[in-house]
Amino acid sequence: MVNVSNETPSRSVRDRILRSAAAAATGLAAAAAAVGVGESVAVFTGADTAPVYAVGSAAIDLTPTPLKEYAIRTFGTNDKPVLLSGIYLTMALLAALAGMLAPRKPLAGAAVFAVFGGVGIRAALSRPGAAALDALPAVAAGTVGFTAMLLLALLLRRSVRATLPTTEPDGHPEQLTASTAAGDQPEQPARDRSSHRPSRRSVLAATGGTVAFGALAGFGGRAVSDRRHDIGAARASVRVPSPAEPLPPPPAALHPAVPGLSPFTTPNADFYRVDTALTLPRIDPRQWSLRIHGMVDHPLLLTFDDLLRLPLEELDHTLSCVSNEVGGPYVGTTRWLGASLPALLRRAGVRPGADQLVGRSQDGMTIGTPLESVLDGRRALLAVAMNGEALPVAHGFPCRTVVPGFYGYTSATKWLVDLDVTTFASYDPYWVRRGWDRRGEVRTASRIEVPAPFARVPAGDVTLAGTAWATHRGIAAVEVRVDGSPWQVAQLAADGGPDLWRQWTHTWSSAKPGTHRIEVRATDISGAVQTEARAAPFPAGATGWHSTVVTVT
Ligand SMILES: Nc1nc2c(c(=O)[nH]1)N[C@H]1C(S)=C(S)[C@@H](COP(=O)(O)O)O[C@H]1N2
Ligand SMILES: [Mo]
Repeated sequence: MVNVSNETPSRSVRDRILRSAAAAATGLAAAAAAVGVGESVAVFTGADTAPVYAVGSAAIDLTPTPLKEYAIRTFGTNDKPVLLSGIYLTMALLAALAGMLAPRKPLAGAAVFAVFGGVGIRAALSRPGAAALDALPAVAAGTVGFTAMLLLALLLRRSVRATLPTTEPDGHPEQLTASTAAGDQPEQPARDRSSHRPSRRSVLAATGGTVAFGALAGFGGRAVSDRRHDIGAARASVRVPSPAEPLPPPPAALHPAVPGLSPFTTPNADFYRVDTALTLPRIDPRQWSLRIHGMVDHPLLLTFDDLLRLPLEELDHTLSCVSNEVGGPYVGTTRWLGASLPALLRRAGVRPGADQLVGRSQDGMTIGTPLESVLDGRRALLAVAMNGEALPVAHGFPCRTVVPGFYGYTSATKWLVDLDVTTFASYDPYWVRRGWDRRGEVRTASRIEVPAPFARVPAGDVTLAGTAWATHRGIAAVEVRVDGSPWQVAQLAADGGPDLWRQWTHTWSSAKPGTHRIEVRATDISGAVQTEARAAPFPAGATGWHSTVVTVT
């Protein structure tokens, strides 16, 4: 046994912590190199094939519906950054552990990266429409991670042996077995350690260099990818044609001038976004085409220019998401411009027996709409513009479907590339496979926006205001009540038509100081009053009355 008493206990503890930290750092460095190389290779195969993104997209598709609902409810539009952060953190933790294992078991530590690569390959190949080449970023990432971990671990191991008379081959701290001492280690007094600093420094340099390499490859790769697939210019150069018969601007009477009430038309920048796309599909309109096929007599293939040459129609419409909670924000009103979807389907010649129209997006989303509704005379569009500008990339550029009366998940395919005329019996689209209602008709909803929840308002007459929608049926009445007193009929703003939400106001006269609860309910054109019964968004949309609590002072 070698006497190591010249090392004070606190010093040895500190050294061990430092060594563990250094080992963990080598794992993190190998992970950085792996992720970075994955991003670089993805420059050629597409940003969505970068391993972390591929794994994220696969996770989104595999997430059970209740968890997905929870994520949308809790994180809202931030659900994607939260998911990516979760993946990075999990990977960092495992990489650090791999790094700590590696000095003793280099192959085992490196194998963790082979597993990462494997998971990435599996995820990339599981994406809809994936080609074998899409696995390349994950293959490269796994290989680089494996190699970097192995090399850094061997370097670290050598430096530890060179630096300290204490290796811990089987976890006995500060005890050197005779064979190790005889084999690797000439006895080294502590004062000699400084002469081996270069070795420690070289581990540090190698680790830092690996991180720098990873960062450069990663951020560089992302930047090149973004530049290479930038379609901002292509989008800016789209000249949106005028509609055949322009609609007048929305009349001012649609919107009561109450501060705090949402605008009647939602600005594009504020329009809610809900989709499963971790990286936005970036489609060059010059390369885009739309196939209309299935149970039709004459399948069609349209280019973007073909589409723009068709007579274009405008549609003022309130789009909402089935995941919207009572009183929630996933609803917006916009003016779409696009080609008539029913006209194109008639041109293709729909065969008898077909009852479902399935839109497919470039990123593999599938959305099914009842065909008889598309053809029943409502204005259904292949939309190319929103509020007077080409569709924003996040909202489906260059083309999406819009069919009034349905939630987005059964009517509004963004990044549309394919329309399949089929049957409900033969095909379940993405959300239906996950248990959601196959029709997805919008339920009557109403919302109190003014006063804001938990607002403090002065006693006296208080203005209440909000919006209500029952898309494609239309709103006939809105009622409000305070503290469970009898319902009062609210004043409706002008009616823009059944496809639009309707704003309302009501004066709550002589409000008394204290805490009060305000409730709202709407009646649609058919005379059906919104049900009080609370239902969660899954599987067919939330129900229940929205209420808000205010303090009168
Ligand atoms: N390609 C694609 N289209 C999609 C989705 C999607 O995940 N992918 N989500 C749908 C859902 S659930 C809704 S509510 C609407 C939302 O459209 P928006 O993001 O433009 O508001 O898009 C629909 N179209
Ligand atoms: Mo949705």
